[in-house]
Amino acid sequence: MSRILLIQAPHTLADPMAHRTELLGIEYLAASLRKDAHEVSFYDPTLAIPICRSDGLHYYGCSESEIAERIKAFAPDIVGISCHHEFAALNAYRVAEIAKQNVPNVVTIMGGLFVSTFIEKPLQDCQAVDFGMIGEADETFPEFAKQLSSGKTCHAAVDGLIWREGYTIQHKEKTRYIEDLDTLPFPARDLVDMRPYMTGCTDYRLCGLGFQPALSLLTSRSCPNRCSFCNMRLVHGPRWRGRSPENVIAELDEILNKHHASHVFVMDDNFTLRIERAKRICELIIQRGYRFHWNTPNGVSVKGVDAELASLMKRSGCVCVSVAIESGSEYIRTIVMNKKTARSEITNAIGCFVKEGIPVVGYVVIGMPGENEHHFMETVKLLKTLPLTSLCVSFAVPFPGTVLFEQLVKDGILHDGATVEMDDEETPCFETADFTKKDLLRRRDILKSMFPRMRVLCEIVEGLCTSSRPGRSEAL
Ligand code: B12
Ligand code: SF4
Repeated sequence: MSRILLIQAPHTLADPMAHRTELLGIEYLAASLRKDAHEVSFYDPTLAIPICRSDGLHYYGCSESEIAERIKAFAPDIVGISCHHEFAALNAYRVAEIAKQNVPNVVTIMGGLFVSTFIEKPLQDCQAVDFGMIGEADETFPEFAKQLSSGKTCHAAVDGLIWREGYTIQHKEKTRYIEDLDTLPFPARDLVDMRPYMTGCTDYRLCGLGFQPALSLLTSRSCPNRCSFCNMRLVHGPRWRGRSPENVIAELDEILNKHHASHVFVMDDNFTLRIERAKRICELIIQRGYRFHWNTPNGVSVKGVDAELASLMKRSGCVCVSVAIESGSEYIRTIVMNKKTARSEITNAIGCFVKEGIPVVGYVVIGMPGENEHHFMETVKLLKTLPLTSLCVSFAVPFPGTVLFEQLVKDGILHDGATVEMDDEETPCFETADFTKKDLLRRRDILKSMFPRMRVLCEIVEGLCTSSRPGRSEAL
């Protein structure tokens, strides 16, 4: 069996205090690899205190010598590097080079959203990267590791593998996604010190949500929708898959009782896709008498949300819900963004949550191609009618692999090989026919000014106080 070191690629962000949560992807991989008796270690250099560079950006990572020491100390057979973002790619390559320089015969493999988007690019860019892997790798990384340790290599048999053959780079299309998520072991949270993650969520601290130790939970993967700006399906495939409520509860037991979290971030892309399943999860939490708070930072789909679900969410400890409104303009939302939600569904869902006293954070995207002043004013008008606690305004980001990206290339606004060099949430990535970057910044400020910060804090803290299950985490 192999010694496998998993490393999160260092990265650079504008934000000096970026929101840190546990790295579920790496923890899932570690758990599956361990199940096959590999010796697994996990190293996250991004936990170091960020260093402000001369260009004003912040480097989340540690020195190369420290990375080299950690790699040498574990002496791995395989180094697996996780990289989700273009702006982390050069650092990921550097980790591969350091591994090669310090451990003879080590095999390096890269995975994550970046690899799933650009497929052969990491191997083209960097000789030190031996392999890449497309998509969710809970089953395929162990298959690959098994091949390596048995010495029998048939790369084409591993779904989603990218490899070198002589001077060419080959890859096997990703076709298989995990059918039954209940078969996966729970994330290997015991492998690392969880404390920096549990307390490292600055955004949520500011919103009053993360004063308690927080961990993350994924009850489902992927989403069947095809919003034009979203690329998450490149990792998790086209089909939504939900874990059984009982399996979710078994993991919650561990999160609350073994790891002593008292807040849980439900990180699903679409927690509410199957309303009855979401209700059942809440019912089981209530029945078991857990004491903790939870929220949905990624946003829930408004489709099908009803008073019963909102009530169950509240009673099971939900203290904040994020809702993807995206735009007040029907045209921008349903045609340009391809988001199949009606205005009535948005207002109904938000109404249900607010009636239960759950603070709602609205998500809005501005700066999509085709959006003009009229559409923007429709968003302003809609927001005026909504009882939101807070609003999160993002500029449209053309992530490669999205319809938005393709559209901008077609319109000549981006070139084919364009990448998102920086995602600082403060700077629009592109101008449109109707809005310059300055126009967009001004409109972002207009929207934000509609939800004063003090009110936001008061309402969220009030939500925490009225939540039915405050206090220490414990199953009764
Ligand atoms: C939780 C989360 C975070 C967390 C943790 C991030 C992390 N590195 O895990 C925090 C809050 C820190 C975060 C921050 C950011 N995030 Co984020 N995040 C997510 C989210 C919601 C879920 C990730 C997750 O846990 N997935 C579940 C696990 C099981 O999947 P996974 O992590 O992809 O891992 C699997 C595979 O990728 C693969 N894999 C992963 N690593 C490796 C390594 C090897 C060797 C192999 C073989 C395979 C492999 O196997 C894993 C198991 O199946 C995703 C949305 C999504 N659905 O993916 C967005 C997402 C990845 N984030 C996004 C963004 C934009 C950001 C930020 C840039 C936001 C910002 N402006 O600050 C920062 C960047 C910081 C950083 N470098 O991570 C975008 C990325 C878009 C893009 N680049 O194309 C996404 C897709 C959300 C979105 N639609 O906008 N994020
Ligand atoms: S609903 Fe959310 S997760 Fe699903 S495609 Fe749209 S943005 Fe992505």
